[in-house]
Amino acid sequence: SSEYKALSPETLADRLGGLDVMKKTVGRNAEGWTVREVGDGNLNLVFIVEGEAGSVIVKQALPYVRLVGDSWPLPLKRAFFEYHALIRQEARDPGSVPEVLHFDETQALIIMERLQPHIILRQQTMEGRKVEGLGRAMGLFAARTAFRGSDLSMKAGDKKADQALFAGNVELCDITETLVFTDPYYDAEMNRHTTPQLDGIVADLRRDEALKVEVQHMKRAFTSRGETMCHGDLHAGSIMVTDTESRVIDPEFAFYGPFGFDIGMLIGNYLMAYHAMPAHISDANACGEFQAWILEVIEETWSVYCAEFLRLWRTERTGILYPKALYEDQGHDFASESAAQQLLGEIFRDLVGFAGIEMHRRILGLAHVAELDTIEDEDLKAKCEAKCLKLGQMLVMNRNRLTGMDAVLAAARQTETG
Ligand code: SR1
Ligand code: MG
Repeated sequence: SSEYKALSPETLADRLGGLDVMKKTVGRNAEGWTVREVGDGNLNLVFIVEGEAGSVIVKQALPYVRLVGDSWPLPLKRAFFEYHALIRQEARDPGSVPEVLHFDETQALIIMERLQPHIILRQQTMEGRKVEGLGRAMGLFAARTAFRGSDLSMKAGDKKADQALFAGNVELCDITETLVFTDPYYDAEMNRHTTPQLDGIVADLRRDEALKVEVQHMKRAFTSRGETMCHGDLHAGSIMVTDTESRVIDPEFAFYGPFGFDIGMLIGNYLMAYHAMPAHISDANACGEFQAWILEVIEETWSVYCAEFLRLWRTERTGILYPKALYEDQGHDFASESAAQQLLGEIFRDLVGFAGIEMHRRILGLAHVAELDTIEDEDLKAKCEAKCLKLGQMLVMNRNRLTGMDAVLAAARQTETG
């Protein structure tokens, strides 16, 4: 039937067995397929389907928020935005995302390449396992998607049309506007701050008017500065890794927003992992060494981002912004180099603010992170969370003063050692 119906492990083979793409990639004998529902995210169904020819991922949106239940309806059209974001990300940073094999808008489902033996980045780091090349891969992904999805690169009409298309992702943006930028800073109904030892710190933070003003400035940037197509939810659960490879998944929150949004959310997640690490690696030396690696990843992500953004600026700048003609008639392109540096400075200040806010909402809001939530020792959990809240506040308040990523990392080290 053409009406939407949620799949189940029992019905999937019957419903998708006739698709050519499934016959080819999984196998013709649908009755022999193994189907497992493995979704551990907050919103969707995710199935691994295995057969004699291979395996795929089938991701299907539910008409509500999985984390909360059907009391919170959420439109199926998010699968449409995820599909459109995936194909754009593939074009802008080839090989960075799973290959899309099939999209069915009515059923809100995407059949895609199964990344194997990849696991979620959080899981990898919580086990104390590094990922070679993580900083480089994510710096390239963030820079290429930012640059190539913007007025620096796209034709003005294409960019405006694309921006109009993604403007329809209203409900997912509303989740971010509410859960990230608003709820954590007051006693909102959906908040889930679960560590009583933090009550005093949380009350102080919510009384901090200057902080809330800054957060509202960042929220305004999120809602009104449509600079590029952002992934929209780039955290350590949206990256799948092996020991040597990193791929990005789950761009259903895609929207046109500030250049610094994705990389800022990502760095906020790395900083939370940094402060949570003593709970996951008991040996102090091994823990310190792993924490140092996380900071190196942050440093590399940002330096690769800057280098790649500059390379694209010099070689691919064809959009309406900072046109070469404006600078080249002076016989050199120095002016545009300084414009690029100024823009990277602005991106840096934004990313620092977004990182700090992400660190707050993952403790005070509805959606938490496993690095902190799985800590069983309540006192240790409170200690790690308090560090994240403190660093988050420092970043939001000082984003215009910090001189560079080194200063962010120095602040993290200082917060960690007290
Ligand atoms: C109700 S959705 C909660 C969170 O899950 C997603 O991964 C986003 O981060 C969102 O804020
Ligand atoms: Mg997700």
